[in-house]
Amino acid sequence: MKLTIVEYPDKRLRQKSKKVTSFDKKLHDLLDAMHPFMIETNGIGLAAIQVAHPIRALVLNIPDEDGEQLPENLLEIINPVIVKQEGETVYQEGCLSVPKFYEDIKRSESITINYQDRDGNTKTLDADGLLAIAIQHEIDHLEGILFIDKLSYARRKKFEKEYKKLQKERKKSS
Ligand code: Y12
Ligand code: CO
Repeated sequence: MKLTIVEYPDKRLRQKSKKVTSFDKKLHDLLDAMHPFMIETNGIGLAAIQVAHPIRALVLNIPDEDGEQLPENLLEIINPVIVKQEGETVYQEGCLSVPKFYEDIKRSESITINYQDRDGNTKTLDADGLLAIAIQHEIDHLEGILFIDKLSYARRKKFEKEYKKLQKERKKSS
């Protein structure tokens, strides 16, 4: 399956993704394509809506201490719900759908989610550190929320100006 990234300001990123109800080959084929796509594009998290599939599914692969993204560390999360969140942390986030832009974002430090795996089995996951940040970032995508929405008014204005400039430069060189 060929996937392409949907980039801001594409309106598709603002859709609320639909709950997954069929844990079938179509879902498995999409998940199987999302993981290599995320690795090839240097991502550590990817929501299905970022590759134009508005369903509540996401993949994550947090690099280990050597910076490697091992296949056994792949997490597939379907229909996640945050059931507990504690503390506060700030991390400089980036997003494959908002290329070349990184900003400090405040999120919960630790979370507990309920979710389903690719076969529809119900699971619970306690997460902290980078995993907790990445899960919150990806769950926001399912609601049509981007990390840039969390910037202050002044920072957002600056971003819009810089991003427009960047897009013009990319258009010129393509
Ligand atoms: C912490 C913060 C945010 C997340 C969400 C997942 N974000 C990503 O996976 C971002 C990936 C990304 C990769 C890029 O590509 C390269 O660095 C080569 C990138 O760079 C460009 O756009 C040029 C930007 C973002 C998880 C954890
Ligand atoms: Co993102």
